[in-house]
Amino acid sequence: MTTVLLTGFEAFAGDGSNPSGEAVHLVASRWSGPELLVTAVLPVTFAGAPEILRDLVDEHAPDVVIAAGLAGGRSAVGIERVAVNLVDARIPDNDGAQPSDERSIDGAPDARFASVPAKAIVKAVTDAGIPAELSHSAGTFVCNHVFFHALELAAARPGVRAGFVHVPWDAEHAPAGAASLPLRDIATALEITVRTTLSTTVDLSAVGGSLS
Ligand code: PCA
Repeated sequence: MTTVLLTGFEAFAGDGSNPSGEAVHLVASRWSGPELLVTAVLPVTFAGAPEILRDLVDEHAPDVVIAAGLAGGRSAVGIERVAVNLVDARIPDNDGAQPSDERSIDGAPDARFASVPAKAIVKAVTDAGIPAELSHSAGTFVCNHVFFHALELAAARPGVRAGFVHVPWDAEHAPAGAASLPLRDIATALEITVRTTLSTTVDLSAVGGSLS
């Protein structure tokens, strides 16, 4: 059976919640199959998150791995295209660790590209009336670290595809003045990401990119 692993993150940086974790729960609660959906909420730790991800991949042998995290301040859902093999933490993770100028994985390539159809996903989410954009940087914190690990895991397993989605704040928990989307829209965007990945093997050839 086709299996999808969808992960979000727990709260971090002193926040009370993380919309990525909440949205993943929502997607799980309304998933109708026929594919098997496995969901998990990862800790925001450089040491723990990749280990848990690897265990989940080993246990469930997913065909598709989609990880999601919060990018507070963004107003659109960001479909990430590039993971860099670099850790440079602006703030401590939930273990209190703040590594800088390190590799995510020693000996691995400097960067890897998402193997999900990023442009087709942007179009499908946008077509559903939810703001979405192609993103060329997932940062250098735990999200990028997990994204890079997911792409390394996928690269070692023939046919497995992996991607990462950065989501804005949800309207209920956004700090004053921060851009946000309703949580149900964030969940719908994640569901569309999964569905579009399952139904699309060759990405759209569309104009994309960004200057900043
Ligand atoms: N966002 C952080 C880590 C966890 C999360 O949800 C990031 O963008 O790296």
